[in-house]
Amino acid sequence: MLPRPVILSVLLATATLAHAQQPAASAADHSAHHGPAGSSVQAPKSEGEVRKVDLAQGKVTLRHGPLANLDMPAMTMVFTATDKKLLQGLKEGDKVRFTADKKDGSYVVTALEVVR
Ligand SMILES: [Cu+2]
Repeated sequence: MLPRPVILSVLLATATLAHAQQPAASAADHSAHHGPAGSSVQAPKSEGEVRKVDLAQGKVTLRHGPLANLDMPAMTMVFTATDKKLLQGLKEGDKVRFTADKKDGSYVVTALEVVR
């Protein structure tokens, strides 16, 4: 028969372990959701070059490489920015990394950053 303090410390250690594992598990969930191996819901970043910016209309013409998530070959085309702020400061010739998606039948840019 174990003396009481030993049982208590074993219980405590078990509780602490279970507790410590929780953040690790949720971090793994998080990376599974957003990681590079992630689902098709999360669109990958694509490389492109700015050909034209229409800030008033929130549109940008991009020459882009193949977009696997949209099943699109490399081309130059117009995208609508989901947020006009994405286009602020952009100018012709800027190299960008962007995320393209299709919403309500039109192609949109949901994220965009200039590559320097
Ligand atoms: Cu295209």
